[in-house]
Amino acid sequence: MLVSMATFEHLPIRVGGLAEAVTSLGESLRKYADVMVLMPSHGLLEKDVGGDFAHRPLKYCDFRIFVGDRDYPVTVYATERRGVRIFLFSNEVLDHPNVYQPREIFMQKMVHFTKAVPGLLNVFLKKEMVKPDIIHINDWHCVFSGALVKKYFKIPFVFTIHRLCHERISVHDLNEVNLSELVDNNFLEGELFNIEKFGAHRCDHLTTVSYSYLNEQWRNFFSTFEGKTTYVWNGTDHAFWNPAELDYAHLSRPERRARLLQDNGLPDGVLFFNVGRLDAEQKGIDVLLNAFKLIMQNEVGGAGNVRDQIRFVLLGSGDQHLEHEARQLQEQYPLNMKAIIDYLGRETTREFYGAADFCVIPSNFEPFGLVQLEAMCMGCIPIGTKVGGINDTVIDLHYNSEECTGRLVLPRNPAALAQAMVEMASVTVGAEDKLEGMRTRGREHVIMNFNWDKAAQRYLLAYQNKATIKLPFVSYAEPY
Ligand code: NHF
Repeated sequence: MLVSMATFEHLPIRVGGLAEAVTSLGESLRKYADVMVLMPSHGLLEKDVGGDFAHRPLKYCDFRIFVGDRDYPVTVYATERRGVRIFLFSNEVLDHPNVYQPREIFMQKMVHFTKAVPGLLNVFLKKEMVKPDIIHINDWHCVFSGALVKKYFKIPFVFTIHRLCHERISVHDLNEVNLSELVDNNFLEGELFNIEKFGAHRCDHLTTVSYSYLNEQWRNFFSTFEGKTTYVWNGTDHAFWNPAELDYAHLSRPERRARLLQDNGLPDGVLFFNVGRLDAEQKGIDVLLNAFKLIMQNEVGGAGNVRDQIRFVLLGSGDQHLEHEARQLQEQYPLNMKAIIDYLGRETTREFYGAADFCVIPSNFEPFGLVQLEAMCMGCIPIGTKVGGINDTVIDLHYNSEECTGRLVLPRNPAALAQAMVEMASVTVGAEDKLEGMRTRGREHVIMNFNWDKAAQRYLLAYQNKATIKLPFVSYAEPY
């Protein structure tokens, strides 16, 4: 089987979890199929990608595409990464180094990519005399290319929604770039055309990345496509997210924690850690900052007993207001909080997971989420919200005290989050054994249930149209 995956992110181009997911899936599919990845170059050809690819990207072909009243050259470069063939599309638009910004260029990139994918397949068929069996479209940016490939090459397409964006484009804009053949009146909302609905309708199989997200978005979106819709969990790289790989693997967790805190100018204590994009809409970082304030201001039951022990390290960057607020909190509580407004790379992040007691993941919604899996792999207990992939992957202490791997609370609720943090900090002081059990189970749970080989096998079923399952859509489909 030859699987072609269309995506806007693939390592080393990474904006968010999409890159990790597509890259890992491609690698794991290799055991069962041939895989080719199609994506815009995003300026990668100018960068030193020595370590990332098996060889420097080499020119594969060139052709022209028509956009509006102009024609543009497109050159496709080919390389390989861990057995996966990577095709990078290059021209003045597709080379823009920012993946999604500015919006105007991004939309042009989407149009150029839409036309360049069938362009490459044309050449590919002639050169290699083989046709991909499936095109796997990742997120709405690639939907139109999937629709054209299906129409002109009769290749079925699987559409995976990593995060619903409700993206719309005007009919006028589609006509302007001569893509009016894609306009389908069924998906018009006024003058605007709903790209995800169109993709979900046209695809042969629709997937998203967790059972809970499918439930949460069922009425709103997925129910219309019942019968060809399912979920496939992502996995994580547990060989990398492994405590044995830590710089200070020979030290105990409390020793590592004391050391890391000292390096960051904080005394030892109970360490809560958060890593990722500082964003309020999805990641709920404002909720976390408010929860921390409530604890520090003694406004949570039991906080008085643990307040002085609380240490909170925030690692990430993003929204400027949140960055500012985090810095202010650090000034206000210099013995309790450290804000590292930066991206420190995977290896350093691993040291934080390997030292922290708890990882707080306050997302308002999270289609899958990788942080809770990485944390569990590293023995760092997740305290997360009961949404999407966090809900699917973390077993809550209050739900099953024998099998629990973390603590779950309702989203958008600083008081509930603060209460859970205080509760877990209190356990740290009295019942370390209980926490040790959670740490060990967490890693085992991830290795067994959320690995990329399982994901690859399930996608293969989707590619062969065998993965549809009737889901018992339960009551929490109501928004919280
Ligand atoms: O993990 C990869 C990622 C998810 O929850 C994440 C998201 C975007 O929002 O599937 O895609």
